[in-house]
Amino acid sequence: MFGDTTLTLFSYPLDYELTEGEEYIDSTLIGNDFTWLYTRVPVGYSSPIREYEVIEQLYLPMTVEENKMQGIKSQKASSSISNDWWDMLENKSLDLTGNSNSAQKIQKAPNRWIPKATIRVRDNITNTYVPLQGVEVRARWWFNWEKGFTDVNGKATMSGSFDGKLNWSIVWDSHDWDIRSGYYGQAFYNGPNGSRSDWNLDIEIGGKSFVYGHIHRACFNYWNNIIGLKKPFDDNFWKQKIKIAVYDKAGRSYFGSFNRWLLGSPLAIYQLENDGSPRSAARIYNTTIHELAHVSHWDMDQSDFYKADDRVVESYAVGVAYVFSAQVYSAGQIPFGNWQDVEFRDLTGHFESKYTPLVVDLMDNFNQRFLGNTYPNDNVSGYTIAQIETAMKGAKTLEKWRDNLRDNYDNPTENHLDELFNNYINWR
Ligand SMILES: [Ca+2]
Ligand SMILES: [Ca+2]
Ligand SMILES: [Ca+2]
Repeated sequence: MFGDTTLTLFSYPLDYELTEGEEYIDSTLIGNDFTWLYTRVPVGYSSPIREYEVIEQLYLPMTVEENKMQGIKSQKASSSISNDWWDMLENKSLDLTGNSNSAQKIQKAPNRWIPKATIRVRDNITNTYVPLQGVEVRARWWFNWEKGFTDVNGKATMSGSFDGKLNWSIVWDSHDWDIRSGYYGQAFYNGPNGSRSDWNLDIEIGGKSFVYGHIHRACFNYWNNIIGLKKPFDDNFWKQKIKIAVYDKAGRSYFGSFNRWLLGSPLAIYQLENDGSPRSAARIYNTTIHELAHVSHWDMDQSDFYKADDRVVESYAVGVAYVFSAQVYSAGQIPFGNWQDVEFRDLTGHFESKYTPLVVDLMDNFNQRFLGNTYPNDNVSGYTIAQIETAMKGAKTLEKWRDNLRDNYDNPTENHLDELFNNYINWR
């Protein structure tokens, strides 16, 4: 069903008035591991799945653009029906189905308008509002809707016009990734109801939407290749996407098993720190990139990924998260950004013998041995993150990764690769 790109799916009933925010709980589904989806289909639609229910037969006069009105007008002229009559007909059908009240009557307005929305999320580390690009925004009135995707300024223009008021919403879903509230539920933001104006949303820290916004930003930047890496995952054949579960509690984010790929969420992000405070924008961004780097590594070679040395797997994700974070944060703002401060004893302690500065060292030109003999000796510099990614293909061990770097690239510091890798091969 998700493969049918003509369907616009909603995770709540279309005649249900939601309050603003991200919560819709169907009490009949508590304890179940699935959710209902709602949409409108034309007469004669052939469903790709058998498990569906027709809730209501509807007559819907479709809204059309002004410049497409000519054909409609001539049809109407031939049957002598004015625009007013169409509106009256729609209002009457709402009456007949018991769905009419003064607040929900179709408004007869002579001037159609094309709604626009601007979506930004607070960054509590840089103290700015960040425009979100690539967000799907929907404007809906009753069973008619239009949508648009935000541009680099966070602005979305709806695909068609409306006669009067409408309900705004965001669905945190895209071609390549899908953000979820918990393990199964679609993440969404329900905006103003009955709005007659453009929508400007600034998402503040403290709720799930803040987490959704920063996860979206991380996904958008990774899939749009801002630092020259391959996409984490790209499946045009099965049209699967990476599902990212957001939990509104404390916990350790992870990239887990793909065994339940089709239903579940292999990637989990937690909203809170262990002390119960909200995770910062930079933490959510950095963590999401770190987990997506695992997805990308898995996607490169699934068998190699599961057999690879933990130090390869985690050092790579650390490096990718560092480079992406450095695009949007200053050095001091990057979470766990002080990799040059890490001593050997920290590697076996706090960093669990697997999170290392190796990838950062391959790129930087700071030798932390300068700080003392308890620090790694790093005389390598100038490798790009894209070279490091490519060299990881076929490398399940640190030694093979090192050899691929030396064999595949010319780098003036490559004679120091043994020395650098030995810091991390031999410390334990
Ligand atoms: Ca270096
Ligand atoms: Ca270094
Ligand atoms: Ca070489």
